Amino acid sequence: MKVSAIALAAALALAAAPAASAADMAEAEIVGTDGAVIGKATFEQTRGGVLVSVEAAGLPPGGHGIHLHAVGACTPDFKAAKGHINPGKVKHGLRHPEGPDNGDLPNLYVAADGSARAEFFTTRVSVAGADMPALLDGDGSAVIIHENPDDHITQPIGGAGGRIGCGVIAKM
Ligand SMILES: [Cu+2]
Repeated sequence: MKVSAIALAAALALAAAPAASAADMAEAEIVGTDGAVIGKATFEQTRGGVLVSVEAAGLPPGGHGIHLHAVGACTPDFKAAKGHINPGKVKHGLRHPEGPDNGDLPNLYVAADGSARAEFFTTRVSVAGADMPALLDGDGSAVIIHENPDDHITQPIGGAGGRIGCGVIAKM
């Protein structure tokens, strides 16, 4: 655990090196169920959607559902983040014919050493508001990492199970 924490600190220091740019950027410090920081996500508005970068350590190896949840809260427990961002109440799942919802993302894959690094791109949200629901809306939003992979079709969350990571998305 100590080793992963040090590796994570080094990774975060590297990630912080390029100067953060303009208006529509957001970030989330991701904590585990014990409240310790396990990673970080950034959200960059681009012309076509939001580029999401995730770095984490100390997670169980393998695939994990990772989603954008409707409320910017991780306390008293991760259920405070509520369900997915999904104002249209469509079905969950990138594979679902009546989906996907606005919070859906591909899975996060964690290496054998517990670390993960990934980029995702979503056209179904915006950072601060445009045609798509804003991450930085009145009640905020959260990024949630689940214990199991998301099969992208089973309701309500693709069989992704419990919530093992949570980060409140905040303006950068
Ligand atoms: Cu979720």
